[in-house]
Amino acid sequence: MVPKPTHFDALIVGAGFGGIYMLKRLLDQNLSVKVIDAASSVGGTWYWNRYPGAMSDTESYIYRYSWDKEDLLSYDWPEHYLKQPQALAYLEHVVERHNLRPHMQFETELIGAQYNSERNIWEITTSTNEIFTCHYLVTALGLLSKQNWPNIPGLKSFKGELYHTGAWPKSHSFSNKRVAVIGNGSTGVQVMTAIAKDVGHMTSFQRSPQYSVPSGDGPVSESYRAQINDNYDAIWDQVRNSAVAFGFEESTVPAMSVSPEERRAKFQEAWDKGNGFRFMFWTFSDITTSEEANREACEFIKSKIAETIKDPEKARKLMPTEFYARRPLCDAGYYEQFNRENVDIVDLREEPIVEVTEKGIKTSEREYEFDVIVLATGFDAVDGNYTRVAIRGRDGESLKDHWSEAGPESYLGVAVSNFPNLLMITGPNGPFTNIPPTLETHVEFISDLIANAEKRNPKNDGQVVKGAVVEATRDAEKGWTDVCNQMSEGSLFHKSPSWIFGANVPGKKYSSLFFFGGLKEYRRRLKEVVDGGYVGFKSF
Ligand code: NA7
Repeated sequence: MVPKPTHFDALIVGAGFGGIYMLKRLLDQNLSVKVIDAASSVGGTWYWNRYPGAMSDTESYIYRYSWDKEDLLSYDWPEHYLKQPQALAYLEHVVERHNLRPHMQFETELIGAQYNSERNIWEITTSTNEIFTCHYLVTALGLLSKQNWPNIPGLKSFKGELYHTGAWPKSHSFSNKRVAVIGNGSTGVQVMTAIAKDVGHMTSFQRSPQYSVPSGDGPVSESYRAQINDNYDAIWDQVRNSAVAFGFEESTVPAMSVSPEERRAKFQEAWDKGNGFRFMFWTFSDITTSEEANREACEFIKSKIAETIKDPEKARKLMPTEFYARRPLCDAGYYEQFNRENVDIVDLREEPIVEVTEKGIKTSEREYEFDVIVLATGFDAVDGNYTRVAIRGRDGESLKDHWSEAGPESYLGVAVSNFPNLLMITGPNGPFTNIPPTLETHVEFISDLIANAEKRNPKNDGQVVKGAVVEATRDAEKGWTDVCNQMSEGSLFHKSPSWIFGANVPGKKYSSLFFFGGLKEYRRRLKEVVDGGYVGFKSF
């Protein structure tokens, strides 16, 4: 028997940072709202990524919501960076504090969504065999949730323990075990740094050596906390009016405009303060745009790697050769781990993996035996979260079809033409900036857009739900995609093969997945859209 659909004004998919705030905003607008999530509880990224060492690279004082002032001033953050359990506890706390859990349904995965143009509703099917209908479908899927499993022959034949960091088990024990880690992006660096001291033996299987900068973590003093509390309004104002939104002023000084001594002193200062984003954007203005400036940053970090690693062979393998232009990495003593006797590294450029066997990993040179293989191989980022489920707009067109030729396109990272009332929090071509303030920006824009649409187009509830149609025009979508493409072309990120352009997933089109203009500029453009009466959206 086909179950009777349950109708909501809005259905939100995802109970992470974005979905939680979206729920709060829409409930405050007196809409009926439901959140569904495949997980057993709230947290999104912080629910799934429970691997050892998982932590935020954004300082704790801005890795939170800005809109609950009382909570902002009182909720604890003992260290400069939140570890996964703390980030998860914070989100759980917000959900309890604002009594949001009754509106959430867990262990419920979105299977399909179809727009019904006659009634102007979305029809949703789920893993629980329920059918929901909703007027607005809001996706809060995160940027990085669809795991990227490497296509290595024999992976499934491995008889030991096999884990992807993005779906970590609730408990594990690695003591005395031989552990392989494939992947050394920000996740691999965090997990290796955390487990090296606890395992019998660890081998890093590394394809591309990376630049990593110390995070500068440590306990927060009472005076630091007091200083932050005294300045929160100004802090958020600065964050929203900066480029990367990490709580520091980006430099306006080109690297080559100062003497070599001054340059090194600035790099050293950033190194001592910690944080890869600070190192990349606070030191000089052109690290990500000028090859010459970038090379200077590379040389500085390479000198630190050489100083740290005692074994010259390990140091050689860990020495990066590309531009410093991927998502900047931060660590809590990554390179130091390679001075341990129980830690080795295999350079996959010299000896590629041939297959995974029952016992371990076979490279072109030899077979290595392991008890555990950890896949820190990342995610099919941004659009991968959307194309894995069948989301169909007008005439049954799926998002996958819509994006098949030109790559993922959107208007403002929020809306897609031909997909009315589908609103994405950090969809493709949203800003490449610190996540929490970006999510807030999107949630506020989307909820205001819905409030405006509701005011103009009252709907009939019950059997016929017509009401507002919020839909980006094709021209607006195309124009925004062009802007994102043009902006990324000037960046060295464009020349470095990473998930930011979809390069990490074999067969995925190399395309811009982000707006590289910074949060301040992004917010300015959103304001222009709103002030112009929601320019680029039909029926406004
Ligand atoms: P990343 O940054 O995409 O890193 C994945 C790593 O896995 C990277 O070192 C890859 O090497 C490596 N990889 C991927 N596939 C393979 C295969 N088939 N063989 C060997 N090595 C492979 O993912 P993370 O999870 O670290 O970080 C993603 C974001 O999540 C991060 O920016 C944070 O914001 C949170 P490659 O460099 O492609 O040669």
